[in-house]
Amino acid sequence: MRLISGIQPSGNITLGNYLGAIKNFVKLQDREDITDFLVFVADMHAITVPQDKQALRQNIKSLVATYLACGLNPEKVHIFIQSEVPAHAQLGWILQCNGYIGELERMTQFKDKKEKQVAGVSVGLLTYPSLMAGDILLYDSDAVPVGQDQKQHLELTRTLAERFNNKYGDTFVVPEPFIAEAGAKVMSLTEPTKKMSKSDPNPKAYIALLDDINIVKKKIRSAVTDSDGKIAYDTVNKPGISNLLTILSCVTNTSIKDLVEKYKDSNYQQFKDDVANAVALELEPIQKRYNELINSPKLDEVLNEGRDYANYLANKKIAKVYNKVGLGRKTK
Ligand code: ATP
Ligand code: LTN
Repeated sequence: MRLISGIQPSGNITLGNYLGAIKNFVKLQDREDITDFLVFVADMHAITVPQDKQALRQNIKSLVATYLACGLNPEKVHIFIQSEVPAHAQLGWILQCNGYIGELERMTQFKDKKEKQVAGVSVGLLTYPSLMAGDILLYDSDAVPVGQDQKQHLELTRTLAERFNNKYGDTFVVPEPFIAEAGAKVMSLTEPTKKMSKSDPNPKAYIALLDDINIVKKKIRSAVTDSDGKIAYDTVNKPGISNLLTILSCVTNTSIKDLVEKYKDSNYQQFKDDVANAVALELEPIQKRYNELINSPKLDEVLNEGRDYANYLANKKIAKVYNKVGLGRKTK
């Protein structure tokens, strides 16, 4: 079974990205039924909204170091940068020509993000899901580990794959989403009914993996909760406490049920202290490894291997797709 996933280098990687995506990649890399695993930096996706050139370069490098620091093993996972594999853009274009404006306009992420674009909404922000479909279909990926918010994009990917297969004959594997039960949707610390997002203008809303540990603890201690005083899991009436329970459950590998039992007589302050300490314990070793890696030649070594492997697979596939569509001259 082949797996692929990517994250945009669009800012500080958050605890949401970690628990919803990266931590699962690390678990999955050891599964015997996974024969091939590709994880990339979705830099072409990042430019669907304005990016500062220098910050983008820095964020790309930082995301690669973060992948490794969180425990992705380059012996088991091919790590690469999307823009270093031109076939992503090539397939993205072909899929754009097979997608409908209406179905792209219905994407919730597009609807949310377009509201925030003061300088105009780029065409790329609308067509982004067809590029994402290209990322996945290019490698005949069987499954895609992502957080809950990407489910709709994966459904569109499946639709585009089936539409293409019907029109041109069997070409793409139709992929399955792989959404973890716990941590698939970590919420904002300041508005716990909203997703924790790295592009939130309020840094108190998210925990960045590289935040100073004292700041991490402070953010958790001041997370918005309710005044009911009871520790219970109820995402509708107690979104803040439920979110902290989810976070604690993920970082301690303990079920929410057991945590609710454990904290039934505690007050919010004791509970928040424990969440703060548990998150700190998870992040400290990651930060240490990150600092060792960020300026090491290891990053280029890993990225060169990943780039070559991904290009090898992707170029074979794009040649087949060109032949199916009738582009250019026939190749063998
Ligand atoms: P942006 O705010 O720039 O849109 P983001 O923080 O939503 O970014 P992405 O790069 O879009 O992050 O997502 C990378 C991966 O992390 C995806 O698999 C996504 O589902 C997952 N993810 C993002 N935010 C969360 C969250 N709050 N909880 C769980 N998973 C998340
Ligand atoms: N759309 C994703 C990032 C992403 C991705 C992908 C994830 C781009 N291409 C392919 C999985 C597979 C996001 O914004 N979170």
